Amino acid sequence: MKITVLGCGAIGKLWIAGLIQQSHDVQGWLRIPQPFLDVNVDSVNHSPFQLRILSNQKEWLSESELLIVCLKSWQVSDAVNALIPFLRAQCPILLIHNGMGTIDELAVSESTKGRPFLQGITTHGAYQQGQNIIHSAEGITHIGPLNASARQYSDLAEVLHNALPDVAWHNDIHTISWLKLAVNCVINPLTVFYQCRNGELLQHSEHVQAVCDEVYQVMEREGVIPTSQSHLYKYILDTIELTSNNYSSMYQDVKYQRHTEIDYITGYLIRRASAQGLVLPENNYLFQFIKQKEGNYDHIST
Ligand code: KPL
Repeated sequence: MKITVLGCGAIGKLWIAGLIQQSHDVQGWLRIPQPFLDVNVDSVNHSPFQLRILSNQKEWLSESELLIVCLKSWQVSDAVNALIPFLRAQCPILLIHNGMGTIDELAVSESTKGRPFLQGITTHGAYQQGQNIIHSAEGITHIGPLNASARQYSDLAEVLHNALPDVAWHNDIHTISWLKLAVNCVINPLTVFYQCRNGELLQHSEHVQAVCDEVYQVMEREGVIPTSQSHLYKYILDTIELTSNNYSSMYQDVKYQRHTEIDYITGYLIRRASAQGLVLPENNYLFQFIKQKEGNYDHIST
């Protein structure tokens, strides 16, 4: 397949390396255009992948049969809108990011009407070390349709699974997105609040539970109830344990004075809560807390 990967950070490069090894034709797309991109990935079993590939080729973009978007949630709608005029109408667009709400922003634009959008939620761990991407933990990527025109693309799950296993297709990706949102609403701002790794949140279980209970109320009103309130809490505790050594992405964003994804995590939750007539004191406090942290940066990194 001919594929463009928009956003060539750690996760974007994992996809590029995996897809090229399956003989797909893949180019990268960078915010600051450049004709080539070096992809150096150390896999979990330490075998290295190194290749210089083309990037930012308009003709390639217009021939692409899949656009994979691996950007931070706040970058997605502007970046995708800029590429839409060059894409074929039937080119599926897979959005892989934390948080929710980007599809609502994209749906506002006339040019996105009827375009097939898919959501991807991944648990792969990867980070940049010098020029290399270290694939630190294998995981699973859940994908599914964000609109009716994307429902016919379930075959993509197999293509993607062969490149970077595991990949699972879900007709109802909305519920999975909400579960991941719940995890991110609890873990991400609280690790900034307590200045800690994910695992240390187990020492603040009352606070974890209070934030989690508010998320559950919103999920209930939204009609997304995959589980009971106590199961959601247990699911979040299990995720804290599984990722106990991690510094959450928001912790790292604040540490390096980068724009966080709070507007698409807690911000999205609060917007849905107010549409449902709910007030969320714990989450409101954490939202303001992170906004204040961002406001205190002496500069903003990208
Ligand atoms: O998604 C994550 C993040 O850090 O953004 C979790 C699951 C909390 C893992 O750190």
